[in-house]
Amino acid sequence: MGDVGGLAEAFEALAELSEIKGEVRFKVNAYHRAAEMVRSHGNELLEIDDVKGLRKYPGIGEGIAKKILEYKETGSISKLEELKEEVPVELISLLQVPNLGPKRAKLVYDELGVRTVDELQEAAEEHRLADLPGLGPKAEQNILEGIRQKKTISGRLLLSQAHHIQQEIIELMQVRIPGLDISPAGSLRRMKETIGDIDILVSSTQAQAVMEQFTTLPLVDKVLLRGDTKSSIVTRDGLQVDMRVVLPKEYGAALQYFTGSQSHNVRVREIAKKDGKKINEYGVFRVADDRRLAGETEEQVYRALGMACPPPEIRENRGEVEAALRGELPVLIEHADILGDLHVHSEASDGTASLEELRESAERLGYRYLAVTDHAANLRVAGGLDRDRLVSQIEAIRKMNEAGDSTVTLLAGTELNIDNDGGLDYEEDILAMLDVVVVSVHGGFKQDRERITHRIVAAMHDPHVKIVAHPTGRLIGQRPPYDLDLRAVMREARETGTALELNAFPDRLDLNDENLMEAREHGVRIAIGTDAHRLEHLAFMSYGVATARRGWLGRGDVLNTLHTEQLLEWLWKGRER
Ligand code: DGT
Ligand code: CA
Ligand code: CA
Ligand code: ZN
Repeated sequence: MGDVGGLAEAFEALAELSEIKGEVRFKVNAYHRAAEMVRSHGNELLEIDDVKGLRKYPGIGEGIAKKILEYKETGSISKLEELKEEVPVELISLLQVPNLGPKRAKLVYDELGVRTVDELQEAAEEHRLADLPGLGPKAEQNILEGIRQKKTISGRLLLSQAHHIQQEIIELMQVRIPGLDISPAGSLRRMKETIGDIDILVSSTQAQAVMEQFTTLPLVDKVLLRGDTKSSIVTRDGLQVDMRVVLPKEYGAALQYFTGSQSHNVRVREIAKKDGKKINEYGVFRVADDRRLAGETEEQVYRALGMACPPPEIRENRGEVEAALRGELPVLIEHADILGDLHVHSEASDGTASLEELRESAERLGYRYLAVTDHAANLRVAGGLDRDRLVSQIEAIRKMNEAGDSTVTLLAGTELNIDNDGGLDYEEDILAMLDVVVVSVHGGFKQDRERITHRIVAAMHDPHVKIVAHPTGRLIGQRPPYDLDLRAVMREARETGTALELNAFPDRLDLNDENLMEAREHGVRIAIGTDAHRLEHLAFMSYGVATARRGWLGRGDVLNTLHTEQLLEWLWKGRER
């Protein structure tokens, strides 16, 4: 029973509820550490059947070990269920607000009688939080931002989650109706980072049969609407899926309409109107005599308006309509252009795969190189490598490459933590041995704009540092970006020849699409890395490529489209090899 994510969450909840109950600090911390451990080693832990085996892991004592076994057997932890009974449910819901924390949640609950997130927002907007002991205007502002951040994603799924469900639906429909002409539409086709609902379009003359199959799929929890050509269902994960069936001669027009975005469509309709034409989900028509000009394919629809067909990812009314009218759409990067992954963790730090496994996976993906970038020792939560272990990893990598029996070159790298003053983890002599030095911020998120910008800029001035990973630090739906002067970072990146990362991990996608458009204008190189901690994570590259496309990036903007030799040249520029 029980999965890793659920177990980690259970320990986090235990930590928070114990803190509210006023448990001693070490106990609260032990739960936090246990959650951390589960996140990094969960699958291993869930395979162990006895307390003794579990206790071999750092931070796991007898109490935690028993709870892991209990969760494994029953899918829950009785201690947590007890705490949930004792702590008021309203208080538990307040714990979901980012930047609030259990202590303050209890404080606003007790002192201000705040019971809901909306009440908390009201209190913060009326500056009633700032006067509470231990809180101030800054904390109040953070809490307010936390609430707003949460609200912008609430009810939406990450692209990766929605993408899986959509794939499953499309595949099942094609099994049920062989040869079915079916396509994603809406925000999923545009590969937006979060998805409100899934839109799917079908071209068929047998609408009834399609609706019948769709509304009886095994993943359907509820049918919201069952029409002749449109149905809406809710999946077991609580996600709404709309499916529409249109005639083949209208398929292109419907795809265009339902792909959106809405603001793109508004702009396209303006263009049509100026030209004496009308566009809707059935086709493009000449207003004067209602003559039908296009509808079967999207290309024809756009062409009828004098435009080239913009790739779905950039249909956000950010200049693509004008570019399409001029016939100057950007040539976007494609997945096949990617020749390797530049941010990957192995079992040496908090990943699970060996160097050999990583190399095999890279071969299967058709890559030419893969950078192993484990954490350094001072990032303790992540089981980082000390100097000696890093040196032996470098040696192991060199040896594997020299054997010459693989199409993939492993690059020796590291992900260094930028400390609170901009310092890095290793000595210069060891950085000089590495092919790829990636740096990133893992703490001090609340520092002010000047300080945090300075930290990153200082790190970029080190000639060994070549990539700044997840530059803004945001976690979609969980943590806003830290206060960073991204423009200053981009200028400095350009000056120092440092690449900024597009981290492809689904809840990061950092830099985001808008940041990337700006980076491109600044002439900054972008390195797409998955930050894989398990072999399956290497596949996140596709979300990275999609986001790069949304940021208008072409092949030439992206570092890991370079061939091995060119890449190595770039990585070793300005330092001795
Ligand atoms: P979402 O679901 O919030 O992630 O975002 P979308 O873009 O998928 O939005 P959705 O599902 O409401 O509608 C799908 C597309 O259909 C949308 O991108 C554009 C088109 N559409 C829907 N309603 C309207 C509308 O009232 N006017 C126009 N022009 N287009 C619409
Ligand atoms: Ca949608
Ligand atoms: Ca929809
Ligand atoms: Zn990483």
